[in-house]
Amino acid sequence: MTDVRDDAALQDELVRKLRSDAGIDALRDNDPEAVMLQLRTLMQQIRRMFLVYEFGIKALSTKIEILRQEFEQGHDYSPIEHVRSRLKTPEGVMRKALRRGSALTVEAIRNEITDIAGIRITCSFVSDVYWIAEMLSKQSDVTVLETKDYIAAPKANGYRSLHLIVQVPVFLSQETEHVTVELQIRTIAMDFWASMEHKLSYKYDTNLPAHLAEQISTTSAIAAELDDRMGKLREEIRPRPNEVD
Ligand code: 0O2
Repeated sequence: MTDVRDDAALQDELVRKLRSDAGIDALRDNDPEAVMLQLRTLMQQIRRMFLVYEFGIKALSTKIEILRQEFEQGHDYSPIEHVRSRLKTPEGVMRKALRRGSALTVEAIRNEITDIAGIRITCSFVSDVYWIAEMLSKQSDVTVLETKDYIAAPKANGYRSLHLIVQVPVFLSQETEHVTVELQIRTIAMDFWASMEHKLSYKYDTNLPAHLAEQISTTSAIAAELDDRMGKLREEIRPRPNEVD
């Protein structure tokens, strides 16, 4: 989501809030050494936070890769077409924290922003989306914090996808960190639509003219129809159990 404030105003607000939330404003006489120390500590905490999120992505990506390889070994197709991951940029995280009214501290950000680390899995069929979600959710070290099923209940603009906010443990030398990752699982048709919608709507931010919004929503129904037909074809073509050698 784009912020309506201009960049200069946003930066001013970020700096002001960072100074106060990092305790810099509270330092006596703005002692330069104390300010530097406080800033250094904050930078170290932020760098460590992003590193731990990167580890979280690695831990979950390995689980996904294991499922994919195991499935491929026993079947003649892969339920997973692509897997992409991304870390939000520090600026993106700060902007979101500001928008949400969260404190600009590592602790508040970790608690309140759940999509700093994201993995998007693109599947062949809708049933594969739910299969993968189930296989990951039932692993004993994966905790599902939240599920948003935009396939069963698409967003008003037509967006469809299954989102899971999960936590995975990352074992470090001194402690175990439970890292939150946003998983988006969707079919190729859903992914194609989301990617096009993002490109088409970007220019308008939140003010998409009604006639365009309606057409975009119609294209989502076409993508859903395609998924439905492909699913039915798959059911028909898939060999019956007694036909498998
Ligand atoms: P990016 O670049 O993918 O990170 P919020 O995150 O506050 O906007 P919420 O309710 O926390 O909203 O999360 P939501 O809506 O469940 O999921 C947010 C993410 O889902 C978005 O992340 C997009 O990736 C995707 N998404 C949600 N709605 C749409 C939509 O209408 N169109 C498209 N193309 N993608 C959508 P970011 O952070 O916006 O972007």
